[in-house]
Amino acid sequence: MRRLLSSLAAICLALVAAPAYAEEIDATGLYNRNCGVCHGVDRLGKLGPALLPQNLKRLRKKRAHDVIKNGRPATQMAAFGEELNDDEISAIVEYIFTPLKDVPRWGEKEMDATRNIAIEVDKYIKAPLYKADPLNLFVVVETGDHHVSILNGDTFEVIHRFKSRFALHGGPKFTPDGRYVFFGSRDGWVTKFDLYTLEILAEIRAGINTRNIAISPDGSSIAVANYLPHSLVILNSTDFSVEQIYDVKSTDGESSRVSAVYQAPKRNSFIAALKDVPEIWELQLDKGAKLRRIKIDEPLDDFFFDDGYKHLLGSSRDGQNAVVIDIDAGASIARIGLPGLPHLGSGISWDYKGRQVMATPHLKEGKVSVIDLADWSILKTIETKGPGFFMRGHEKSPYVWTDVFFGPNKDVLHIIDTRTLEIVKTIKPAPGKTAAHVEFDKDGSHAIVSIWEKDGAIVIYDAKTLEEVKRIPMSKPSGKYNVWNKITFSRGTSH
Ligand code: DHE
Repeated sequence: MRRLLSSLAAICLALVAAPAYAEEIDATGLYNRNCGVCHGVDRLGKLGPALLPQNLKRLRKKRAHDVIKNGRPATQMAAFGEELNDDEISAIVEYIFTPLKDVPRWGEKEMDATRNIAIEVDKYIKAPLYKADPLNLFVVVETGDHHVSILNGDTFEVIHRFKSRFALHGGPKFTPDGRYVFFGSRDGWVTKFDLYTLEILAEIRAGINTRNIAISPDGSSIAVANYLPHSLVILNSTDFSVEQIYDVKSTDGESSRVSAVYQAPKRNSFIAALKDVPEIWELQLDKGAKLRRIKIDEPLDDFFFDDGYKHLLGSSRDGQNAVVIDIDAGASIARIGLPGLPHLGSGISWDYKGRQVMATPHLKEGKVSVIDLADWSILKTIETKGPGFFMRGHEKSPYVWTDVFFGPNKDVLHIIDTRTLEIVKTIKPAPGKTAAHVEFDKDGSHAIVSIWEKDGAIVIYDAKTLEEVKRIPMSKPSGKYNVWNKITFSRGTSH
């Protein structure tokens, strides 16, 4: 009997001491329940990125554990420390670092199989089928319930609302005449929408995990930047036929994700930021999308272009500096100490006392940096009530608006006078609720702010008096884009 008891005790002890997740924790089930909705049960990415060893190669397991437990600032990644214990998190980490048996190919054949084209009624329609200035429409992306609203920018009434693909990300891109708009979703779908007929015209899945899209300066092609596979895809913007697929590799053959792609209108090119290798790619459209590689010292992934598209400013990996690249020379010419992770993609520019300046919020510090574009010096650091994500201005308004996206003051926005570089007003549109992302109307007379909540709203302000004019309920309106400001490349907005 004593022998039996001691054997039982030994078994119990062994069970307690054994690495719990190895035998008892159903990692797949845990992953599917907790992570699958955002990252896909196949781990190929949806709202969140694909979770495969190839995608995670710059992430240590310890850091992955920390991210699952505590979330990741400045992203949609939530903290799971309350729902999952350390062993369960470790089991999920092991699971996502295990290679898939087969990573699906995503080539022309796979893309073609997803393509959906509407009957070409748009050809016969020459004017909008509604009464509103088509160039003063706002396209509002509502990520709360994955819809897009089309807003009349004169009357501030919603004239149409339609279901979008899951998790649109980045700014929609417009043809030069403002008629067609293109959206990219995090799981690779590209959608073409006609702003005259208010119909979806075409869709294609151009990647498994996509970052953003860009339109060529003449509107004839769309570039798609992918994390998975490591590709840059060029689509014909009329029928979404696949024109080219670049397998993204450095000159040394090292494969890389593409962080983002932008159009550079004054260069007639696409410029892409590579995430894993120190190169920037320029596709020269005059030369049939010929690839030009710009070798740099470290990968840069968040860009600001100066007005002439001669220089780009990218943030360095350490989040402490910005690097200035002379695009023609293909060389870095300056390094600006900008601690606190500047969000250069949100940078805007204006004229200040005869100089051209750009301003950028920071994702990790409560400040806006104002940089002199002539010599890349920091002209002023404006203290804010917390780290910000977006910034906006307009040629016809003396004010630029910036949000405080993170921390206890996430419900306020600052309004900065471009003539004095001082904050002139701080507004709180909905106490306790995140207020973010501003866009002006065509003539700069109104600024629209988002309340980033599921039961959120857009709030329209008179851009002179800075008083509220109207509020329209919306479902987490993540971004709004004015057709005119986009197609004229207003210096106060993103491109
Ligand atoms: Fe974005 C634009 C990258 C997280 C909302 N975001 C962009 C662009 C890039 C980028 C490169 C410019 C593309 C363009 O417009 O063509 N975003 C990143 C990230 O690397 C980051 C930090 C991490 C990630 O998860 O990808 C990130 N972004 C977010 C969010 O968590 C936000 C707040 C919510 C969401 O919807 O995912 C978010 N990003 C946006 C928005 C824009 C954007 C609304 C377009 C801004 C504009 O006005 O043009």
